[in-house]
Amino acid sequence: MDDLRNKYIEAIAAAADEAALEELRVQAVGKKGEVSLKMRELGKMTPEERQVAGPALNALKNEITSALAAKKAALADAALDARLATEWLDVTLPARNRRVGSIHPISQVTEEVTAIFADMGFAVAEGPQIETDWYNFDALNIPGHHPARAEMDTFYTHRAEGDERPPHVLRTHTSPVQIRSMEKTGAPIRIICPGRVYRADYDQTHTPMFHQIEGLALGRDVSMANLKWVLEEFFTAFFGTEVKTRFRASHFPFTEPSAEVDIQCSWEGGTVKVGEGDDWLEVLGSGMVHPKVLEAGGIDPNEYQGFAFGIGIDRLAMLKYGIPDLRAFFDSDLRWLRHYGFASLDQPTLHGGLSR
Ligand code: 2NL
Repeated sequence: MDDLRNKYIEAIAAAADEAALEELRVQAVGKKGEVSLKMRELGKMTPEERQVAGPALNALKNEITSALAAKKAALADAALDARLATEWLDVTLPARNRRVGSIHPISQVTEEVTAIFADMGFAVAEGPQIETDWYNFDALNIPGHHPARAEMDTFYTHRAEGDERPPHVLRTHTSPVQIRSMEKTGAPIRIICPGRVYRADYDQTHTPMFHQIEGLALGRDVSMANLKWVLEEFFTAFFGTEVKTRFRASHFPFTEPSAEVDIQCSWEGGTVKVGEGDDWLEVLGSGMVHPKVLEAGGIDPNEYQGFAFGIGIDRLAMLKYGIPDLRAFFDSDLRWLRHYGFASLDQPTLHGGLSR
């Protein structure tokens, strides 16, 4: 019995893994294991022999079973130690740089303008950038022969050979959004429509894609006086200082009467400052919505009237934040974006101040 004991205790101590341990368990104390076979022989013994051999065999079985369990635990500990040794992590290392993006000045200014007009009860409306020529031109009182169509440098989409339908256009202004809104909700209405617009023009002061915000307010007695107040309120809030405005008679096919709006500025050392000096800067077109345009939007011009205006966001951003070159807006130059961009958690609100 001592031989049996030594043989298994040594083998268990030397076992390399759990599979070897299992094999030893089967060999020693399994159903047909050596210890189990010996126990079966107890029946052939005399009672005296059995009284000695029985407890000894039981003790041996227990010893082997606990040796197996102890070795199994030791192997598991060793395996865990080995894993911990290879999978360690130095949590004191400095973290990787996180690349923080920034808000483009055009997005920033769009949010600022939206916040100011929202405060005056204007909702935001959006629409497609690819339009039918009806929404972009006809509905705005710009018929096919009208010189404004040619002047607009419109981008036309392609039609298949033999398809005689007029091609779609890239919208040249966001006015079609306002026509769609009139159709959808009728009057009264107060909306602004920010978005991308397209004209085939590229030089120092023009890019083929640029940004516009148009505004529309219709009611039973909305007047030019309301337009003037809204715009003055807007410029003062946007530039954070009292800004004088000058309304000059003008002409647009979609408004009657029409006015171009200049804001007070100074030119010193080649830079313009808004809200001081006695020069004027043209920034906006506006007027009372033409009756034909109201009709195109499904609104009865004998019941409703109101004003509309259009303003370039890109130029507004350049003016407010002293950005000299328009074309750099769309170069995606990271150094430019970091320099002129805004923190993403610093969005404009009227109560929190519109910008840094
Ligand atoms: C400009 C001229 C303007 C409008 C846009 C408009 C829209 C509808 C009806 C009537 Cl649906 N008018 N928009 C009106 C006047 C001027 O923009 O030179 N913007 C920079």
